[in-house]
Amino acid sequence: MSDIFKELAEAVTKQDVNGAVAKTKEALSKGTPALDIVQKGLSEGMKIIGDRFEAGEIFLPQIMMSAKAMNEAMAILTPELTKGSTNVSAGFALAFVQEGDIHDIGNRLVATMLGANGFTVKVLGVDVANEKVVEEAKKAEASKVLLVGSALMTTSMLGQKDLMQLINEEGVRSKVKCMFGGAPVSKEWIKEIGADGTAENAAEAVLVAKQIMA
Ligand code: HCB
Repeated sequence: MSDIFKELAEAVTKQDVNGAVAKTKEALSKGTPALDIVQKGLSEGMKIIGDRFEAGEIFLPQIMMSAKAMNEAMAILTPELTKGSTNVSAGFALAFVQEGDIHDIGNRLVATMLGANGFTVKVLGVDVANEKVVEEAKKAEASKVLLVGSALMTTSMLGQKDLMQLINEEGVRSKVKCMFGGAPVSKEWIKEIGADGTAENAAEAVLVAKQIMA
């Protein structure tokens, strides 16, 4: 990891909100692409924080402060990520975090990147019931709707399977394409539940979204 990415990750792991903001500004001023700052720097810090939490080395208040550091840096980066957005419409997308789950940093980032790449994105937020997703997909005027669902916990991930079932039962399967992601989501899971795709990060999500909506 190059020095600036290491420093960005460190600012997140040390819950250094001001440092994350300062390092983000510094990286931008040096011409570092905004997406690299997120993916190679800040997100790496969040992964380390997750591992430390799992190992019992840190507790929830620390994760919350790390998330704050990441969010404040993201506020600076979002306009950069959307600079030069294409006007060519790539389709309509509904972004949401699965019911019972409030982890929204990754979903917001994916939604931002899709928006920057021509998708019209309606953000439904966190803890979204499957019924709400299906209702929104039904009422969308677009002929095809991309569902961009995130689940960060193994428990909430199970809701994606129920969502696929509801989509089939409600007769909207032909109208929707389903791209689900989040740390526990794997290609095997996507195949098992009959969804259309997944992605490990926001840049890959744009490619997958374009592929499955083509
Ligand atoms: Co939270 N948490 N957390 N957490 N949390 C995780 C997710 C654990 C893995 C940590 C651990 O134990 N190792 C764990 C889940 C374990 C499990 O089920 N397997 C966990 C837990 C247990 C909990 C609580 C239950 C803790 C408690 O209360 N005891 C609680 C749950 C609350 C709830 O949701 N009901 C909780 C709370 C929190 C917060 C509030 C403190 C905070 C969230 C703040 C927020 O999002 N507004 C938080 C955080 C920050 C994390 C970790 C540390 C980081 C998540 C994150 O933001 N990553 C996370 C550890 C980890 O994930 N390894 C930990 C950075 C983003 C950029 O990455 O993976 O979300 P991402 O998104 C990527 C990628 O997945 C992909 O692209 C994104 C961008 O590159 N992607 C998609 C995402 N969605 C996609 C959709 C697509 O269609 C395509 C691609």
